[in-house]
Amino acid sequence: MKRSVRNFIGGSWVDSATGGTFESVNPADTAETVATVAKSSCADVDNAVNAAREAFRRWRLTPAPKRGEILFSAGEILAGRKHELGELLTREMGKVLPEALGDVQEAIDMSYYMAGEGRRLAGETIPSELPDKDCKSVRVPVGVCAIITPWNFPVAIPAWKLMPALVSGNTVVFKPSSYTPACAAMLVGILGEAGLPAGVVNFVNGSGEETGDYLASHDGIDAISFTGSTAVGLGIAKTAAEKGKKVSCEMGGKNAIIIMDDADLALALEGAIWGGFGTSGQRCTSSSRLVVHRAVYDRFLDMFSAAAKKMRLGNGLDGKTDVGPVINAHQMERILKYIGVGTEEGAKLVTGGKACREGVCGRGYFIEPTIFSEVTPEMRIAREEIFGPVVSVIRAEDLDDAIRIVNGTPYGLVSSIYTGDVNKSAIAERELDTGIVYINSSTIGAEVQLPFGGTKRSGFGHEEAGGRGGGLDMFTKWKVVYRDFSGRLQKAQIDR
Ligand code: UN1
Repeated sequence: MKRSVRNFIGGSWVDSATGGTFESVNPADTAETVATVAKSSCADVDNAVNAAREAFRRWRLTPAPKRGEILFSAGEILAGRKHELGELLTREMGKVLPEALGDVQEAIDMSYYMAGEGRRLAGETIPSELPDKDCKSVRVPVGVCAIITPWNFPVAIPAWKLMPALVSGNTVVFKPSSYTPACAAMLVGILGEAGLPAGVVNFVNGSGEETGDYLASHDGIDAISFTGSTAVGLGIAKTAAEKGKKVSCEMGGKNAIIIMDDADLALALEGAIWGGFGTSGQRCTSSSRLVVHRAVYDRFLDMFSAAAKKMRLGNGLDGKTDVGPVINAHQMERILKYIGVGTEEGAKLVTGGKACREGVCGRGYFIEPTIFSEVTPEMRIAREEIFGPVVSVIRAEDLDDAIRIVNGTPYGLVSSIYTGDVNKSAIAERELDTGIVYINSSTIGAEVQLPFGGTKRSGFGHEEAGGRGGGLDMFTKWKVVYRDFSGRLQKAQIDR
């Protein structure tokens, strides 16, 4: 069934000012149009920002526990509609159904978690250096926030940003990827059903170049939270700096798993397959590099290629499918180009390497799980984010060499080490220059109750999601209040 996705502004579903539309298409079967979507103009974004500005006055004064209760209700509605939303997600984005359900589950988790924050949002009370005076810090909302999200986690990533923004008392203009608007619309609808007042979340659709850029640079926006490519993220960070907006950019990755000679290789294999080919390699957390100790390199490579060869491509709604499609023709071309680059650079293509156009794959964007061995750290396929089912296997001499290789890219989102040696794991934990480190586990599977973000070109500005330093720090500012009840002028820092 084809859906119609309109914008949601000031509590009403509306067409775009020009009446223009675009379509979202099933990447596993391009004959299926998933939704016809409102194509926003600048006027639509202006309306959305104005509605958010208007709603901010009341929403910031709504008690935080009440705001949290609405998020809790949203979590309950999401849980009740998990399968419906998961199926839509597989149709619109392509990931296999169990992963789509996981995407929705992450949003449920974040709703409940941030609902609880409504009864915390704690500041501090600190003693004053002067008598009859007290001091405290209070979290206050930043204002109107732009939330710009990618297609690879069409429900979870919006929830990572929306829930902390809302519980903190901000209002929002949300622009999802133009490849996954129907999933985003369902999330917005659920927030409305949960009782979110009109204007608190506004929803505009369109491309990044048109709608996203205009929204990010809008003078009525106080903060921008973005997830997507490093190139776009750094552009947004620049706009934010020029205009004095608070910013969080979660960008690319070139994540690596280290496999030591003392690792449990069967366990490492499962982690490498899941991290490398889960979501068709389209996570910013995907394990696109395996850095393997030379003593186990050949053995592990054999195990890895044998397992990859067995993976079945297909429609994510089919329970037998291991690997779904990639998102669109442009990405498919880009990934195939990188596979060509790998071969030209002298890496050895061990398995995969081609688009699949046979049988169930005939009408979608499918690429075989692809492995390169004999990859050296300088090669482009070892340094640049491919965002597809392509894994580079690199040989390391020892732990120091492995850490140097992992840290030797411009990115720093996630790393992982498989080892049976507690000392090696401790050294890796300390030396790996990434925002997230896993020990004896793959690079994917970050949980909502901790901050999420990377070093170097992977992250700019505040981390997001939960925990200390996560989304609440992005979406609040500290207000410090000094109260003097001495009845006379007391001067701090002045000798008496
Ligand atoms: C992303 O790919 O942008 O850790 C987010 C994970 C997921 C989130 C990924 N929980 O892989």
